[in-house]
Amino acid sequence: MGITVKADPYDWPYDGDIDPARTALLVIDMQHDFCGKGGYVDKMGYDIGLTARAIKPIQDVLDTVRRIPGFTVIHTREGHRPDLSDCPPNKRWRSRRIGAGIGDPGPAGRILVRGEPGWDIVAELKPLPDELVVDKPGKGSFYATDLDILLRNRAITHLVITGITTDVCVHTTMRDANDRGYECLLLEDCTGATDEGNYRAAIQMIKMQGGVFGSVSSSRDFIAALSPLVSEGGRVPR
Ligand code: C5J
Repeated sequence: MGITVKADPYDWPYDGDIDPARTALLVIDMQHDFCGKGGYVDKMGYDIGLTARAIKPIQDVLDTVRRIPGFTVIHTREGHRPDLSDCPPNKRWRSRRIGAGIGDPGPAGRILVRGEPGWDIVAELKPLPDELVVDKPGKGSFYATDLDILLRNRAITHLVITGITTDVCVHTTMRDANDRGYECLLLEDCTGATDEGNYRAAIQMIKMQGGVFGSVSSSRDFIAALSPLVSEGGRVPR
């Protein structure tokens, strides 16, 4: 019997066994700008509690996969060059309409600009030196990035998806990954949105049509399923 995770609408993965060498954990945009005080989401006036609540469950999942030999971890960061030459003007215009202009100064530095404090991944989820970090200018993690070649070079076929925000960058990434043939699992407590209704709807959309974009589980069920693979000796660098 292979290792599978209890998930909805089907136990994951569809092909009946998790192979750590062919699986990656994606941690999407866990940056101060999306879940910290004075960052982009906070400046827009949303409740950062709804996004920050994903931090602890992701920490638990990271703690598990970091002790599984061969498991790949990939972090993404949304952000733009300091001269904003890679920021579509309409994206900047819309952000300014809601009082959080991309590139404008804020309490956490220039909003969504690479190298600024707000753009950094939160301290609790800081990538380890051997983990991959992908910088992206858009919402999807594949658009204008090298994510696909990183995955293909490691023969990765299965993605466990976490991060924020559920209805924007997480959904765009999961839909695109699904079209590219990756078998995807979203961990629902490891994600959050700026609007609770959108969060719930985004989860529901994944589960429709027999799992149109993949399946959905929780950090607890994922960690329990993977426990036989965890090395007792502590962290295992890939
Ligand atoms: C947004 C993201 N919501 N990381 N970005 O603008 O979801």
